[in-house]
Amino acid sequence: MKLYIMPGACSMVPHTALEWTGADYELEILDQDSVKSEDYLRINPQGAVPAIVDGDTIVTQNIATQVYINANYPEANIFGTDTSPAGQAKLMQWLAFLNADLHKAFGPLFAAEGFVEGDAAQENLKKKAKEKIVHLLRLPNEQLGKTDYLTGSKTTADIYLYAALTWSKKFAIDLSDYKNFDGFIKRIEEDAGVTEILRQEELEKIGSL
Ligand SMILES: N[C@@H](CCC(=O)N[C@@H](CS)C(=O)NCC(=O)O)C(=O)O
Repeated sequence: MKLYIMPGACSMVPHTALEWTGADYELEILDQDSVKSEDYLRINPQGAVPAIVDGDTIVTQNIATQVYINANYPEANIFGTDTSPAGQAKLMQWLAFLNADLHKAFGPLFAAEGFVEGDAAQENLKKKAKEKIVHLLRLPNEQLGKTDYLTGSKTTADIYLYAALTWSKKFAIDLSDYKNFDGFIKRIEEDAGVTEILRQEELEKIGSL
């Protein structure tokens, strides 16, 4: 199985999942140019990571890559130890929130020029995006006041949240009202799989917000 990633991107979620499986896998590290190259567009016409190539199988879209890893390595419990219908639905609820709502809200911060023209409009859009991100992050912060991880055990949803928190720090989003994230970041950065993927992606641990 080969995983395509960009350092620090949302691809750190399936990357960590593969580390958790303990299986051998190949890693292809892309950059802003190679993610739009003709060769890679044949794998993912959207020009985005993550993607998995496994023989004739190509999987794109973050959650789908996780589903594929989970189906191949169910014993790794990347979707948590509560495999009941309710437990798996709760996990999917968090993944959908993280992928479709929270991740999406960062779009203007990474590339405001793709949304509006002009410096003033772009600055305003970035401000609005930050407000939306702060609003959305109240939900995981509340949950982490009750449990160490988003669901009953550590899952890929926690790694997706961790990725979003690293982006929040990069864009200097003020999350000082949210008291539960620093302990969560510490727990996640103690994970052996996370430690390994950060090494492979040549990223520093952030420690706190
Ligand atoms: N909906 C897609 C979003 C993937 C996505 O936005 N990937 C970003 C990195 S986090 C990317 O590859 N961006 C490259 C670009 O847009 O140039 C998914 O879930 O996989």
